[in-house]
Formats: sequence, C-alpha cells, structure tokens
Amino acid sequence: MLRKKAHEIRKYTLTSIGKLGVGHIGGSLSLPEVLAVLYFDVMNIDPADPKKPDRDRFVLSKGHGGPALYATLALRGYFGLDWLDTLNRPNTNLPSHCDMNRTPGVDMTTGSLGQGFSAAVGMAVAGKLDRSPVRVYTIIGDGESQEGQVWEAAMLAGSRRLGNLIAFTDYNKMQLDGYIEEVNGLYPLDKKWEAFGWHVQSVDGHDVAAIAHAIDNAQKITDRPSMILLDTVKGKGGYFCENQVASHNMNITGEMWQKAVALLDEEDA
Ligand SMILES: Cc1ncc(C[n+]2csc(CCOP(=O)(O)OP(=O)(O)O)c2C)c(N)n1
Ligand SMILES: [Mg+2]
Repeated sequence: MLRKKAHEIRKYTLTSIGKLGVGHIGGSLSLPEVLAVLYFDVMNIDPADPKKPDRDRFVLSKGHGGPALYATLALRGYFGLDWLDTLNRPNTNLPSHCDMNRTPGVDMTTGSLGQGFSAAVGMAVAGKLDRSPVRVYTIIGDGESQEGQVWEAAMLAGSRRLGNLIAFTDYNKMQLDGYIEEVNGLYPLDKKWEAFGWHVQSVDGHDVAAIAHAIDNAQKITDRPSMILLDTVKGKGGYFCENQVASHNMNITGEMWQKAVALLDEEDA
C-alpha cells in the first residue's frame, strides 16, 4: 500500500513538473518513499483541519522538493489533484519552494537551505517546553548539510535532548552542481550526527518498510533527537534524470515526462 502511494507521488511529481516544463525534478524524485510513510502511516494529521494544534509538524527543509510534497498533500486530501497543474505559475498556491502562507498542510516556509531545519528544531524546543505529545519531522538534503547553520541547530537539538524530533537526510550524494564528496565531503555523516548527540540509523531511502521500521525505532528513543540517513537516488524513477547531477533543475519536454510516467505504470502493472 505504501509502496503504491510512493509510486503515485512520484508520478504526480513528474507530471506536475513536466507540465510546467522545468523544475527541481532530481531532489523531488528522491523523496516519495519517505513522504508516503510519513503522510499515509506515521503522522498525526487531519487534512480537513490542517492547522489543528496537536498535529505533528513537518518541515521540508530542502524546500526545492516542494513538488513532491504537494503531490503527497493532494493525494492525502489537503486539496484537489487539479491544484498540481498550477505548480509555480502566477498566483498559484503551490510555488516552486514551500510557503506556509499559501499551501494548506505546509508548516514552514523553506527554500533558503539550513533555515527550515533550524525552525524544526525550534518547534521541537517549544513542544518540549509545553510537554506536548506533538512530534516534529523534518527532511534536509545532503547538500544542505554543507550549510553551517545545520550544525548549529544540530548541536542545540542534541544538547536539549529533543526526543520529539525525528529528522531525515535525503542522502542522494549530489547537490546543485556536483557530487557531495567533490564539493565538500560529509563522510562519515553518521559519526558526525552521533557526535552531536543524536541517535542515528541508515536505511535504503526507497524501501518503505525499512523507513517505517526506522521511524518506529526513532519514536522509542525519547532522550535524544533521531537522524535517519536515507540512502537515495537523485531523480529516482525518471529515466531521463535518474542519478544525474544535471537533474537538479532541468527542462523537461512533454515526451520526457509522459514516457517516464508510462514506464512507471508498466512497472506497477
Ligand atoms: C542558503 C542557500 N544557498 C544556496 C541555495 C541554492 N540551492 C538550492 S538547492 C541547492 C543544492 C542542495 O543540495 P541538496 O540539499 O543535496 O538537495 P537535493 O540533492 O536533494 O536536490 C542549492 C545550492 C539555497 N537555496 N539556499
Ligand atoms: Mg542532494
């Protein structure tokens, strides 16, 4: 069921960016599995009441992945699937990067890398002070993890022992214009998070069962924040962009996205 949801998210993401003709396809297509698990299994949310006070919070800190989040929110019932055709067009409620003032279900405006993660840590600090049962989930990019701001927030989360915070790194090994290890290496990323006081797990980021299991483990760790490193492929499922640095923000023709969706349909049949 979750695997199927992830595939639907991937197809709607391809379709909405494809119809627009340009967009952050690579970093959007590495996200569908974790979004499917969070939105269709894990989080305490209500699409009919997007601002209910005791909802779990979600921050897509790598805000350029917005198209994948919008596909997820539409499939979950926050708004109609027809909204996806308005992606990044004038007066849209679905801008290329996430905007909490425009999109129902978006808890934080993001796009300036590093800032969303800091906001998520702030939400978790507030939740802990309030003794609230709310959990905060957030996704950062591996390129985003080259931002100093991420590590300042990581240090605070570790020192405040934020057991209500569960973060993911979309570890797709690429950023905007190159391979992570060539631009500014992160290795060993797991040891870095551990050193900042976090509980760390590494899983296949395209395996919904493995992601669900890791979240289950993380929820049981209440004395530390959790980082789940998702081993992912940038552009996953797009035959024209999979595992390519150029997939970061690219032009897409009608033929490209339609063939990609048809190939995914064949896989699912
Ligand atoms: C503070 C800041 N610096 C630079 C950028 C431009 N930028 C947008 S996405 C990106 C690369 C991010 O790489 P990563 O986090 O690995 O994202 P993904 O591979 O998932 O697309 C950059 C440099 C930005 N949005 N914010
Ligand atoms: Mg990346």
